[in-house]
Amino acid sequence: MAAAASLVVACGASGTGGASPSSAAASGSSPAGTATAATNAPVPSAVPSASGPASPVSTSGAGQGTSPTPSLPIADRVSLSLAEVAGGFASPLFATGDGTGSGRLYVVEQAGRVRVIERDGTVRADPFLDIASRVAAGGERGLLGLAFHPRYAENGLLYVDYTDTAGNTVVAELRRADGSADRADPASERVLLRVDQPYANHNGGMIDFGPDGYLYVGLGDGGSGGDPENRAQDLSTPLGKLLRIDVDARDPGLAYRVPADNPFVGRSGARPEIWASGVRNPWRFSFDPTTGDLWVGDVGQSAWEEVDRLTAAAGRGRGANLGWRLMEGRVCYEPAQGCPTDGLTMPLAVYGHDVGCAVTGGYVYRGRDQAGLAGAYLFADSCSGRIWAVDAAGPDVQEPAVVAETGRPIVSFGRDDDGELYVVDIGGSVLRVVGTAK
Ligand SMILES: [Ca+2]
Repeated sequence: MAAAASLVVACGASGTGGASPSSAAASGSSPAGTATAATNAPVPSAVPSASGPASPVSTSGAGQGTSPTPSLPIADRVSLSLAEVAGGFASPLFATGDGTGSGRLYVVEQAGRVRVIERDGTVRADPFLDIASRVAAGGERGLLGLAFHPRYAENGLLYVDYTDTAGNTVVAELRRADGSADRADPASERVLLRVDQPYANHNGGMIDFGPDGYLYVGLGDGGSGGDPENRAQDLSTPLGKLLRIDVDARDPGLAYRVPADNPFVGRSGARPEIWASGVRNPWRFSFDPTTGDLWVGDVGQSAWEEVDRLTAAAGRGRGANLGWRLMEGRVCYEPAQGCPTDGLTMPLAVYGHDVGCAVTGGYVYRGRDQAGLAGAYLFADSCSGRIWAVDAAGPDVQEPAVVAETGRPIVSFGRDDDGELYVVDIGGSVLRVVGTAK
């Protein structure tokens, strides 16, 4: 049972002009039921143009009214449960290994600290990183993402995504402290990107290295509700996009290099860092280490949450338009009817706000300990705590299978160096995902 729900991922209930009470519960003080009710209410007031949550008029031929594919058999053969690894964290938002085989899990705390769980489950008393003085935390703001360089063991470089004290997004490089694997040096910060945020919500926050060695950055549409300035479809702004940058080199005037094969390099009026467009708030995304596919959980506005699979075989989303704000999930949003769908990448899976409020993208399980989960992509809803699975190798349109009802405010999944998966409960716990054969 959730001890405290502090929703950081925007739901459609987000009001205009900043963190609304329903999405600004980062203090961890509001009871789960309150947050859930507030954010899961059927479209309160801040949705100017949605057709409403109960009118899924499909325009894609793969609408919610149909049954696209049979449910994943995993739900019939595996019972998924969670086992607490460690608790007592302050609004944890993410967990990850460092890629060195250290067995450590690094836990991101919203206020601007990174704590370490050692292999034996003990939590180090001193934080690995503390940049709280640079971070504005609360609601959907804070230290939101962490990624270790693929060659971290050798170069000691790591990357963070946070909201600075002016309310803007910063992606920065930091360095492990000299002579210590237990601490990153805050003074080593090298800012790569600073992106103005017009509203307090939809900051994105996920960063991770792809199998190509480039850093992918998720940025929300800038916030408010309904993407009022239509930024996600505007290639001149990084908002509402997935970016792809090379942190190992620098172009003139930049703190990074733009990979030459980014899709909009050389296009007039387009930001060359853009990898894919049309996302609302890609709060969590991940790469499948086996296939290289990019999986995105894109938080919806008022009715539909979605999961997108951008396959390596089809370019891993290179130049893809994921549809927002033309569409929310598989349904027209703006315009509410007859939206143009040509060239849009449709979600692999959706669920409605009748069973949740904000999707938390997860991972494809490729570890060893939970054989029953092999090849399943797990994701969750941050209000209901429900966890679903889809088949990572399955069709392009799938009906997600419910594999657990946790009741926890799951704000993230995490993956360790062995490929084992974790759930991050913003109430303070990191829990291991366990799949037991039925
Ligand atoms: Ca979409």
